[in-house]
Amino acid sequence: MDKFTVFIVLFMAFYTKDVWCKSLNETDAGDDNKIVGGTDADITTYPYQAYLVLDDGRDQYECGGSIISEFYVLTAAHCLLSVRVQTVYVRIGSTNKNSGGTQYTSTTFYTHPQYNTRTYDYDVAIIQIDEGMDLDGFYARAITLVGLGNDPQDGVNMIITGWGNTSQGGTSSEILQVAQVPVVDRATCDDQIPATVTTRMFCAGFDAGGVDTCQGDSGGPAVSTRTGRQAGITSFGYGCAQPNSPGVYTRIGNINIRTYIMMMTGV
Ligand code: 4AZ
Repeated sequence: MDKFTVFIVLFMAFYTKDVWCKSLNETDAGDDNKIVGGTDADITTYPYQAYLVLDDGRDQYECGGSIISEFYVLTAAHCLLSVRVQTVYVRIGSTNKNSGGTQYTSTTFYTHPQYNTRTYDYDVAIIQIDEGMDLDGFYARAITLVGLGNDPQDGVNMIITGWGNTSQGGTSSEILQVAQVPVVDRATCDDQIPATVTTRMFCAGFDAGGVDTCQGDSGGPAVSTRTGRQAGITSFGYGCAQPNSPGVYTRIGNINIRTYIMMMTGV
């Protein structure tokens, strides 16, 4: 390969946005037990966590979500719009993604009208469970969202959870994973990653990398260790857990995002 080809290959390897929720056609052999850099978690510690399977009639993809009330699950718009999703399966109340708890089926979901498929701006969506979910308060419970205007402070640790890939390009986990990552200030993050970090986003990760959300975690919650409230929705990143390449989260406290959720759900 000439130098130019090497450059292009490296560019593709490190600076390709991971835009797809994980396809269920990829095999799940040999889990190495981590989100990336996380540990096994029990659903009773994170009872707001939901597992989503998105069906476009041909293929199935997986994402995360969070319970915000008896009738609504919060997730990322790109989980629902990157393919023509027809049906959403929502499992709650289980540490394992493929069994246990309760599974609901929904064909009613809403994505933010300003969601931009190219820039990932306004990456928020709502899934409606018409019959209502059984929230027992132990295995399944709603999480409180941050208030209007909230912008997580630099350095505050966010709790990230999901069943996504446990390494970049690796396999997803059958057992819920948890980790913590500190918020990175918006200007620094904007310098570090190729995307524009808008005020509808915030970043979190370690300079050294090693801990991150990854493919399949999208749509899941980032919860502030300071307030115990959900401040972010896992949105995108450049690879997973790479040094100086924080993960990007939808900023729920943004006025436009928070007002949208309130108007659609009453939450
Ligand atoms: C994804 O594709 C994804 N490292 C989510 C988060 C990150 C990367 C990819 C952040 O679902």
